[in-house]
Amino acid sequence: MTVIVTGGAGFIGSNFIFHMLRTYPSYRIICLDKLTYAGNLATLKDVMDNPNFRFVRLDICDRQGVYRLFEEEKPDIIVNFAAESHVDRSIDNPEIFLKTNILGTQVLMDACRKYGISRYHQVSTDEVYGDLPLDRPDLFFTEETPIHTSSPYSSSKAGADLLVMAYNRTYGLPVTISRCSNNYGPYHFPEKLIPLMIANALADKPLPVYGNGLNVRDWLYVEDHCRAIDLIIHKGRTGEVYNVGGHNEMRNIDIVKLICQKLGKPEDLITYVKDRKGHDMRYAIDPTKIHKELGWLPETKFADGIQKTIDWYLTHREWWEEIISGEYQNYYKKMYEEK
Ligand code: NAD
Ligand code: TDX
Repeated sequence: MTVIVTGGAGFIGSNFIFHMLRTYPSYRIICLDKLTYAGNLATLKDVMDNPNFRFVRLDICDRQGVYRLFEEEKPDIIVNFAAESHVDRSIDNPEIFLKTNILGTQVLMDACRKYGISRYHQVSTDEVYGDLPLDRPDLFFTEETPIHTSSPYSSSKAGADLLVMAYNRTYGLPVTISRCSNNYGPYHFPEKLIPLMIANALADKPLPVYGNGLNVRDWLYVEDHCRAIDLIIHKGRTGEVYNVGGHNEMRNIDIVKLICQKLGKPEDLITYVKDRKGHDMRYAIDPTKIHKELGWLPETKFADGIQKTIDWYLTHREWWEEIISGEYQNYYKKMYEEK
């Protein structure tokens, strides 16, 4: 089997590559990544010499380049993680989100049609369902929940999902889609909530909580997401959407307080800042379908996963300190100085 993993130099894609190389020693895994600000070759250094692994620097919107790679490698499976993934950046500048997340998906699927594959898998998000109210804890997102997006990011992911289903219906492309809740774990880029709070707390810097901090996210350890995608590409039914989440809802403020407590830092580092525009209140996934059909269940409890994650950031300081010492400084100033 030859598997192309796009966006494999990012957070979830890299964890998925490690998972696949570990689980299927006979598979050939090709990472296709543009190496945007969010992609990092240092993340892949331990697998670079693996004879079953190849890294190719490429933009998924580069049709010629993508076709050339398909011709060379004749892949069986494509797993598309490549995306602009940060909601705040999409609010600041939506255009690249539409290009990469929608048009890039189209190029990949056109290549799949041209060269033939056994599966195209689109890694999507629970954010395509919009948000749920805080006073209705009985409500969850199922695969039948209507698409109802809030941000340019989630709209671009929803646009891609619709196109994926259209390629299935119109051209018979064998596709699957997974819609997962918030991931956390090693190699999470430090612009996102958990790694940002760990890095700031360690530097005794203010911990910027948006709005009142009561927004709820449903957190899943990244390895559990990787196992879900592995199951879907091997056993999932084509033309189907699978929701992935572990019923682990937490308020942002409680996560930040927990990080303070684990790192022995005072809660008075917490600073309430201006809210995100259009900020979704609550995400909560109903994972019944993937559990019943594919037997998937999360394995890592949040208490263990957050401890492992904090330990990883403590023992891999060079990885994230390198990131936050560069261009990230300008990003941080721009995004947080008016908040
Ligand atoms: P990330 O931002 O950490 O990584 C994205 C990767 O894609 C980077 O390596 C980047 O270089 C690459 N990339 C971006 N544009 C590209 C392009 N045009 N061509 C080729 N490569 C490109 O993102 P992540 O958090 O790992 O998310 C991966 C996928 O999972 C995304 O599709 C995202 O929408 C989805 N997702 C993320 C979460 C989460 O909690 N992080 C949850 C659900 C779904
Ligand atoms: O500094 C911050 N302060 C803060 O209060 C940041 C960066 C975030 N937040 C809040 C906003 C959200 O309510 O924390 C919550 C989580 O924020 P993010 O880490 O930016 O994630 P979110 O917006 O929930 O989106 C994530 O999950 C779904 C991923 O980035 C998406 O790619 C994925 O689709």
